[in-house]
Amino acid sequence: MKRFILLAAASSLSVLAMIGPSKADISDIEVLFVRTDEDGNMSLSKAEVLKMAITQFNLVDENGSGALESGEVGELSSDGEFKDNDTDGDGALSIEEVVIEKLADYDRADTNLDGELSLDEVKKSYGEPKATP
Ligand SMILES: [Ca+2]
Ligand SMILES: [Ca+2]
Ligand SMILES: [Ca+2]
Ligand SMILES: [Ca+2]
Repeated sequence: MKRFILLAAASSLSVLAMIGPSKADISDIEVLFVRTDEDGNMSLSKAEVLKMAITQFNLVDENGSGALESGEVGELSSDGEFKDNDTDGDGALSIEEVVIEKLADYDRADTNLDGELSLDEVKKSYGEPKATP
């Protein structure tokens, strides 16, 4: 299952924490959600998600090449998600590849098909939180 990995890649949140539900903390998802929800209506529009994705992309693209190379994403470059998102297999993620992936993530996460992502939908897209013992 794909996740909003790049959305969080350049944030203060741990990159690794955002890769999988086993490592993700639900409160981190809430922080990310609020940051992305620019108009504060507790719902993420496609425009908000893409804007955040592009902002994060530019932050991660330190050398301004318009692509995220392995040196810029660190450990993520060896992650299956990175290779999966790298559709042309050149070892870097272009903005087009990121946007295509974001839109696919978005559609997958929008389970009630209303064109907006609620916090519940975002949480579910990361996987259900583990039951606390
Ligand atoms: Ca919103
Ligand atoms: Ca770059
Ligand atoms: Ca590529
Ligand atoms: Ca929805």
